[in-house]
Amino acid sequence: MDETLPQRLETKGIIGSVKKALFRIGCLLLWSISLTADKPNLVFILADDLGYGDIDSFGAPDIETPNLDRLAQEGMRFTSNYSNSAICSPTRAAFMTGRYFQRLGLEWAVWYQAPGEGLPPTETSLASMLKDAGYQTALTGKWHLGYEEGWRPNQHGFDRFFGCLGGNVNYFEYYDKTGTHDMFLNDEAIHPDAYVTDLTADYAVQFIEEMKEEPFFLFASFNAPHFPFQGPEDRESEFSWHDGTREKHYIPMVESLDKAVGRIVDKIDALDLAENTLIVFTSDNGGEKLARNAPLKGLKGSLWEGGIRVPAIARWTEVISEDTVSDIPVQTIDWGATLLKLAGGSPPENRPLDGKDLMPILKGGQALTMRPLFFRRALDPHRSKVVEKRAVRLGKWKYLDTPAGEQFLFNLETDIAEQNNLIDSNLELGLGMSSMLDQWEADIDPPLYDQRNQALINKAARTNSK
Ligand SMILES: [Ca+2]
Repeated sequence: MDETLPQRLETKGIIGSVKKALFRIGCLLLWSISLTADKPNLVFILADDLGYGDIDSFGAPDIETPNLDRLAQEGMRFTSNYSNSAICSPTRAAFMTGRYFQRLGLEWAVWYQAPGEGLPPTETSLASMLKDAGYQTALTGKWHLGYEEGWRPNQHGFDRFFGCLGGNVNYFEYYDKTGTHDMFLNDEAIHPDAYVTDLTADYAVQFIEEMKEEPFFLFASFNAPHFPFQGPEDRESEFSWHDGTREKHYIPMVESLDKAVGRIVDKIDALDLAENTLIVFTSDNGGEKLARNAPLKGLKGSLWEGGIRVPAIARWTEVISEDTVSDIPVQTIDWGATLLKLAGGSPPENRPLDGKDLMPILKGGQALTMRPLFFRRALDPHRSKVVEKRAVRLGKWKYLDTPAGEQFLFNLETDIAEQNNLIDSNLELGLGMSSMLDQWEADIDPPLYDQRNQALINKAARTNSK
């Protein structure tokens, strides 16, 4: 008996297996669609060492930041936003894990080309968690969480990486303070020919353009205005790692950062993605010597407000009301937690988040349950001048102490500049906050990974080889 082709295939069980295969593909497609449906795009823009009062909408009288101000006008400003650390790498580790960075034993800025320092391969980064939740991921700009194989951005969940691995780079010639070339496209050393801030925006814009159909996570991690103080017109100027003036160098750096942020926001708007994209802008620590941290006391590196309170702006046109302000104290780890929650992702079971989801605030100024925010500056294996300090912010109060027995208590609501130490008249409150810090330290110590020991071994090896 003649069989039609379909019958023959049916007889041989081929159609059955094709149907099963199609069914499986269909399920896979549905699963992948449900994984990505309605997920917002997530754009986290980090400035490096930008001070609290360094942009117009946070009070800068001498810097023009129309793009950041527009972002603030279209979204929410956070006036009590804290970087988890007063220096670079630890804040980045906090963002990438949604956890206190002290748990990783990384309490200093990763040293040049140092192995064994940064975000250990044993940790699951935010980028990896977002990737698992169906996101395309890219880092443009500064990493500063490890040089070693296994510790780099592409190995921590970023599909794409353009930028530098270390903490500082010449803005035109792309070498770090040790003279080592530090500019990469994924694993490949590259030698482009433009100002680093502009390049960082170029790659961000290109990524968004390519990702317009998929949920994406873009971490745009600008080097500016971290030293060397080179503005976009300083290619031919005499080069120095640390010298410069606010007027000649620093202000052009911040203004070009503002333009770069504007290009990213404009691309999102031009592709009609604004309603489905959360954009967060903040800084990794307080401003350095050329910055304006006013009205706060202290600079980068200290646990005075000027070292850790930094601007933050969030825009999501569909969700956040325009031109709103929140003074609720929040930290970098909360932004990591918020992004992960929005993506529907979750951390490994043995790495619960310390950060809190900020959506209740973003959706309508709702307060979170009052909670303490903890800070600690520990001894640095690479820098001998660091003084240990710890601090906690609880509501309007801030308590700070040192191993030498100094104690400070400030009411930040009436004394944002930390001028009046109220510890003597509020000893009981101070003791209570001190014991909160003790309990926190008992929880975070010892670290999961002993980077400090590794750093000291490396340092001894470097000294011996000299
Ligand atoms: Ca920094």
